Amino acid sequence: MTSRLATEIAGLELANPVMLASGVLGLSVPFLRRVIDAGAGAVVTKSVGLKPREGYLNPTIAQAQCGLLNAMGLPNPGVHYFREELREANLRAPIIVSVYGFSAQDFAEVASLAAEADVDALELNLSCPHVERTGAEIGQNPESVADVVETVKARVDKPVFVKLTPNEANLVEVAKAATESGADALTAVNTVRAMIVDIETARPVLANKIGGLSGAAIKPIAVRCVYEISREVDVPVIGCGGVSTWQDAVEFMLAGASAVQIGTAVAFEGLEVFKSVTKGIETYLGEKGFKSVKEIVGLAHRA
Ligand code: RRO
Repeated sequence: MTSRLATEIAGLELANPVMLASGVLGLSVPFLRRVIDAGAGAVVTKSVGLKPREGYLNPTIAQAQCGLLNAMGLPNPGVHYFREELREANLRAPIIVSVYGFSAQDFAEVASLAAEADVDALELNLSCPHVERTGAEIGQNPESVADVVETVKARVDKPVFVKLTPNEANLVEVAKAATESGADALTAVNTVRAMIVDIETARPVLANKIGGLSGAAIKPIAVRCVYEISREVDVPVIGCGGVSTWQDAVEFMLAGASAVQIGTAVAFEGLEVFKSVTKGIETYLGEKGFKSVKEIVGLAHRA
């Protein structure tokens, strides 16, 4: 008997709809394997680029009320290193590689190098809130998004997800541009631009001053983004932003998410979160009489 939790996103078979979000446990295959062993239905890596990058000076992380503020600055060892790391990874759940670039060609180059490795899909980071000339600087413009997605799709034959920014008013326009250009799924959303000022030193806490807020503080924003996007596009939407309990996951799915990603809660609570969220969703489905998790996707749209 197939489990109620089994689902499918852009051709990827998932044992459950709860994924590791990008950025949390880096690019280490042993760590990604631990996350899968802990119950994740899929894992998304930290974003990789063409060349290694050190990222910003410390402090890069600060705790906010109900959330976490970060400005890591895209530290990563580069896609060539990562391809070696992935050699014979042989993970028993899908691995999705998050990629970034400074132009459409750059995105396509990184994506095609990553796609040659043993990976299942790519997630284009068109939403990093604070690194210049990449991320949201490209992802806020529907034409640039279309250009990146078309260029990547012409080079790779693996499913392409696009991670969207919540920081722009034209979210739905960008989502449509991505899907009309061939995106196979959308991840909504990256972090919310935010800042903390230390009142003793009268200075911003992060070295980069501005960072991205994640965790419970942004969940209602992310749920609204999923709701607005999922009623306008025909591809699966993956909810991301403040999921730490099964109730959060169910809420995202009712709003239109076909799956969810967990990031900050892994940092705060550890890997047990995957079991508690998946078990809770399963119990909810049973109690409400649903045979598959797919049945609850978008139910809130009836209202
Ligand atoms: O590395 C980061 O500082 C970072 C990235 Br790439 C991103 O997409 N979102 C975020 O909050 N931080």
